[in-house]
Formats: sequence, C-alpha cells, structure tokens
Amino acid sequence: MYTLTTFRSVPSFAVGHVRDLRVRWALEEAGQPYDLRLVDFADAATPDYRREQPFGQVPVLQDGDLTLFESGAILLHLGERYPTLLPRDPAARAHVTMWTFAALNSVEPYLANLANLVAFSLDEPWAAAQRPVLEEIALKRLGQVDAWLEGRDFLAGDFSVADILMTTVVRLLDGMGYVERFDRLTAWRNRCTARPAYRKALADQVTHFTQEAAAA
Ligand SMILES: N[C@@H](CCC(=O)N[C@@H](CS)C(=O)NCC(=O)O)C(=O)O
Repeated sequence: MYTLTTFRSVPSFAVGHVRDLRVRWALEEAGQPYDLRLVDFADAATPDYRREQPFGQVPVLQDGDLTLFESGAILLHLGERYPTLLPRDPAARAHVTMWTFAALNSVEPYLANLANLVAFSLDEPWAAAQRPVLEEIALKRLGQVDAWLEGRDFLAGDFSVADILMTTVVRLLDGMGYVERFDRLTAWRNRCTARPAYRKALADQVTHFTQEAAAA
C-alpha cells in the first residue's frame, strides 16, 4: 500500500493544482489504492519532515521502506512497476524519460513564472514590464510543444507519466487563455484530462481540500 503525503489544507486558489495530483493520477491509472498522510505547513517546516523532503514541500510518497520526494521521480518510480505508466521497451522508455525532464525542466519553470506573476504580482510596479517578457517565453514553449504534437496523440508513444506531468504543467495557465491559442496542445490537454483516472484524482483532491476547509 502506498502512502501519499499532501498538505492538510491549502489556500483556495491552489485547490485542484497541488502537485499531489500528479501522484494521485498515476496511482489511479495503475489501479493502485493509497493512503493519505496530511501535513500542516508548520509540520512541513520541522527538521523531521525536512529529512524526508528537504524543501518542506509535497508530495512525498512512501512505498514500503522507500520514501521519495519530487513528483517526477515518484512517477518514474511508479512507472518501473506499472507498464501502463512507462513502457518496457528501452527506446520507448527513454523517450518517456526525455519528455518527463522536458515537462519539468524545459517547460514548467517558464509557465510557473508567468502563472505566479498573474496570480500574485499584477499590482507590483514592475509587473507591466515583466509580463510581456514572461508571456513571450511561455508562449514560445507552448508553441514548441504544440508543434511536437503534430501527428501524435501523446508526447511519447502511448499515454505515459510524461503526459501526466506535462498536463499538470500546462494547467498552471488554466483560465488565462494562453493554451487555447494552440489547437493541437488544447486537443492533447483535453484528451489527457478526459481520462477517468485524471477525473477521479482531481475530484479526490478537490474533495479533500474542500472538506478540510469546511472542518477548519
Ligand atoms: N519540484 C517539486 C515541487 C513541489 C511543490 O512545488 N510543491 C508545492 C505544492 S504544489 C509545495 O509544497 N509548496 C510549498 C512550498 O514550496 O513551501 C515536485 O515536483 O514535487
């Protein structure tokens, strides 16, 4: 049985976007049940927790004696067990690993910078000058993924952990109208988010944080 650590509660803007969603989604795709372990922000700052997750973040996954942080590492670990997440063929697997790093390293930082500016800093005096700079690189990356998707249903062969990670990365810009400028990217995102495992994972995260907020 897996144990997934996430926050007990988060601000409302983060509900549906906390990165435990990536792990929930992968476990749902693999048909694996899991327990939740909840941490408060104060717990996450303690030396005990930092020994598990040095940055005080979530998610963390416990798999027996193995404790892992970093959503990408967790998904690749699960992929070792479940071929539905990561193909067995070495070349196909290498392509999924490549797109896993692309999502987290070549796309996420640029989309996160723009999403953070729009969410938190629009009133700052520097925001008006900074926004077009961040938009330019984020749109460039979206366009590059859109171009890659020509003739492809998923990023690397069949659906894989790379699609889980890239979908959650692209969702950082939900509701901002950027992704919808790209037809193939939008169709791919919709294909991924129509999956029953995604719907279940998202519903479970939203239910968890909504219940915790109501109980507080
Ligand atoms: N690279 C990490 C990022 C994890 C991350 O940013 N987690 C957020 C929640 S979605 C968090 O814990 N934020 C609290 C903090 O950074 O202090 C991963 O993919 O696991």
